[in-house]
Amino acid sequence: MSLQPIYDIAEICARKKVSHAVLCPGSRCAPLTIAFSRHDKIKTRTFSDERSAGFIALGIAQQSGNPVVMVCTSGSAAYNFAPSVAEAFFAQTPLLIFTADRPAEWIAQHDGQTIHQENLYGKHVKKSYQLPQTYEHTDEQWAVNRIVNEAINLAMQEPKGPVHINAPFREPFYPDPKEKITFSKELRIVDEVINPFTLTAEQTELLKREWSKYNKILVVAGQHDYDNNLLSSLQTFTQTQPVAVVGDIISNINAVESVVRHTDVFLSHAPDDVKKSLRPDLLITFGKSVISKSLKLFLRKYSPKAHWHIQPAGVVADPFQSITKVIHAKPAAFFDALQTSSTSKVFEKQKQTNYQKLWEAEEHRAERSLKDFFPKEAFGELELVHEVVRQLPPLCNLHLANSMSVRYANLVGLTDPKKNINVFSNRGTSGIDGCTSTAVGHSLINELPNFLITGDLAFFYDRNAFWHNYTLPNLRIVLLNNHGGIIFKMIDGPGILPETDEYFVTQQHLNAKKLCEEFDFDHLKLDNKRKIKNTLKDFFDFDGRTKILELETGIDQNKTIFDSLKQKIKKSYER
Ligand SMILES: Cc1ncc(C[n+]2csc(CCOP(=O)(O)OP(=O)(O)O)c2C)c(N)n1
Repeated sequence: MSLQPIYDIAEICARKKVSHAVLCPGSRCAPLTIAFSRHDKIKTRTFSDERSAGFIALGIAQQSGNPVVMVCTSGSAAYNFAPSVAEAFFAQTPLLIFTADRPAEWIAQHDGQTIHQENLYGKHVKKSYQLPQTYEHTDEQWAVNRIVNEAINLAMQEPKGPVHINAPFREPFYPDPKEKITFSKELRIVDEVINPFTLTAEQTELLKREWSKYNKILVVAGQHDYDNNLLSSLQTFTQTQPVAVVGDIISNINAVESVVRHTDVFLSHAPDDVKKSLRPDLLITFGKSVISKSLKLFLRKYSPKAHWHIQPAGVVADPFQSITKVIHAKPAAFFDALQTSSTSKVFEKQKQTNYQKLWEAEEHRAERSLKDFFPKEAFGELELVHEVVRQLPPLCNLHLANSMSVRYANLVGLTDPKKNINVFSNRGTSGIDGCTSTAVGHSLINELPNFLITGDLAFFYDRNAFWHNYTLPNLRIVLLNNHGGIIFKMIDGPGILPETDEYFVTQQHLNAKKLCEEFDFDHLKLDNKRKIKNTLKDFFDFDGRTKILELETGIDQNKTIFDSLKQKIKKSYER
């Protein structure tokens, strides 16, 4: 049986701008492995651990903006893609997942390496396709072509996401070593004309009219890709409209000068009367989740009268339980359209400005509290993150692992709007399982400096991120090794239970020294505060080496520092 329709999958991908494939070893997937690896327009890389491979593909897809092919063999290999597939689904990252399978007759027949693979990823893919298992009939050939075209288009439709293609193969599936594999020239490609997601003049007029009824207008950005168009429209919007704009570190709107970055600092301790005064009439949101729990709780409790969510397409989430209008447009298009919608009444405009100033005042309070909090005598994780974030070079990628790393970084915030730092974090499912692999995926396909800040459980969990044959000269990792999950001491709930240390914090005793030896990385150990200047100098020196800067500390020490920052913020409201 000719495998030509399967080989041509690589050609369809290449013509539809899919240029990276992550391949995992196995036999059943041989036709796909051969197709992709022999195609000169597709860059293939191989990884043995499918869980890590999936996150590497996720990182490549985020970095390139196009779907990335993932290929694995049948059986549990396919299940090991699942964590990255779920993350991609909620992070809205396009992936094209091929799982090789036995023909249908052989499922559950005690044949090796076989599981139920149809719809394997359930609701965590936009769609799951089943390829035909023979390709003799022209209808079968047409079906393979149609499915692959459709799957790539679907992955790129808003909201983007992963699409699964299960591919059953009957033996023999290895070509003769002398067989020359070619790709068909005459192939059907299905292009899509993508909606620009802008607003019509009529829609804009209606929104402007409605907008002018509100005096307290708050914009909140959730996690969002770094987007130059959005940044320039938001910058102009904030200069023409007296509106407060709030953004976490992962919303990537740090370049907007007036953005309120520190809600996590002040909303957790602001007294009720301050919070009441910050309550919006009209809340406008875009993007995905916010990190700050305080912001989430504040918006749920101090509900706006109206809440507009801007999202190009698809069903929207309602995390603050208040949505009253969904605007299907690109956020940049919305802010461009609303730039001129100022109320003509001077008195009303003054009210809007007063409300914006309240947010500005709280932001300044947070900045002041943080400013004189450092440097501290008792050195810990928070201060190191503060120092590293301040010293990041312009035009770099910052990857934040789940748990305290992303929270610390959000607390200290990116403060220089001119540095163009692109922030990534696996906040789709907030797993600790693929943070390093995702950062590795990014590092593999760009030459920018990539910095990852991570805790020790996340780091050691995902050590197979390094288990491959590719070098990572542009990757720098800050490892906050407190020998366990410190977050369980920080959050309300498990903090003081008898089970906390053993079953929540889960102390572990590794450090990164041996791992650095194994993978030939530089290990920079920060064991003394006096060494910080020189250690960071070495860390930020891009000399072609992968470097891990490790700070080993105790949990209690970091908790004390964290608590004292909270106290300081609380006190700032007592004066
Ligand atoms: C795959 C997965 N398993 C479990 C969790 C639950 N979890 C959240 S944070 C955390 C501890 C992380 O510890 P570490 O990476 O050392 O960071 P720290 O808390 O010390 O900042 C765990 C186990 C998770 N988020 N993802």
